[in-house]
Amino acid sequence: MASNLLTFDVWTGGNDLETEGIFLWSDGSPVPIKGSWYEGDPNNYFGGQHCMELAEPHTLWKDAVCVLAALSICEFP
Ligand SMILES: [Ca+2]
Repeated sequence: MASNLLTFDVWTGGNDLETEGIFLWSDGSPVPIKGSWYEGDPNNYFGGQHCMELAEPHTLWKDAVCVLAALSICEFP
């Protein structure tokens, strides 16, 4: 990954759009409940955070508002 990309939060594809508090990856598989969340996240701050990002320094997850413009990561075979 280019070093300049490290200054941005990154979408992981995980979300709880279907059921609040139950995060699924974009393929429908469950995100581990304990996982690697920042302390206090997911917190659905102001009731509008349903998408999961890898936030700086890119080692922990946060839930955030889905409409934020950010880079994305994906898995491929
Ligand atoms: Ca949050």
